[in-house]
Amino acid sequence: MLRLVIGNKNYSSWSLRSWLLLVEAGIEFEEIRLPLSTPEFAARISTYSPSGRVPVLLDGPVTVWDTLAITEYVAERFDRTLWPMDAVDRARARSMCAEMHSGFSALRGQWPMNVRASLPGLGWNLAVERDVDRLVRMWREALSSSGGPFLFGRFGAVDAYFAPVAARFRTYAAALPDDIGAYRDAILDTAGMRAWTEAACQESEFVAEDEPYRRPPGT
Ligand SMILES: N[C@@H](CCC(=O)N[C@@H](CS)C(=O)NCC(=O)O)C(=O)O
Repeated sequence: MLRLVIGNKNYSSWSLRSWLLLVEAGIEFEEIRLPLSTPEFAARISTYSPSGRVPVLLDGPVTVWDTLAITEYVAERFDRTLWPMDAVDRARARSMCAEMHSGFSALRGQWPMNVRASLPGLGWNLAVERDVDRLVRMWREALSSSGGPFLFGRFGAVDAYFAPVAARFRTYAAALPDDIGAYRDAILDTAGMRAWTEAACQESEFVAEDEPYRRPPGT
């Protein structure tokens, strides 16, 4: 069976992308959770991941690390419909994933993923506003051409890629136009995302690097 090594569900945005992709595609896998910034992570990660990072997908003797590579492997081996069937749409979806992979640094830096927290308004600045505006424009273009509810109609790789952004929009209570709020909610309401959120809320680890706005409990 496939195995997916992930970090904390509360904090690990890259892990969420691969996990949600597999769950929403109905592909069975065993989950191995290594809490970030712990001695356990440091001791065990090198047995799974050559990059020392999560997520990493293990398929028998095959190791696939880095989210984009995992996304491509899963689509190629198990479900090609995770990318749009139309070549032009596929190119657009891939461009969006690539832009997410390498961009939106203000949003990622100011708004670390923190699924269980509610931190309305914190971290907002002009650079975050620019990133949000870009997301709104990009999402709107895809949604208006597909008719939704997901960017290219049905749930796909590109929606898994934006799931951590949807989670951040909820945590930091980003004010969004109605159509974009509906897309955020479509992601948050998937069975996979609900299960991930529930599990994140059960976690008790506090990772200081991902918590610029709160003190560790009890301090
Ligand atoms: N480009 C990588 C980024 C992966 C990444 O940064 N993962 C973080 C957790 S979200 C990690 O493993 N951090 C642990 C560390 O760097 O020690 C990907 O797309 O998978």
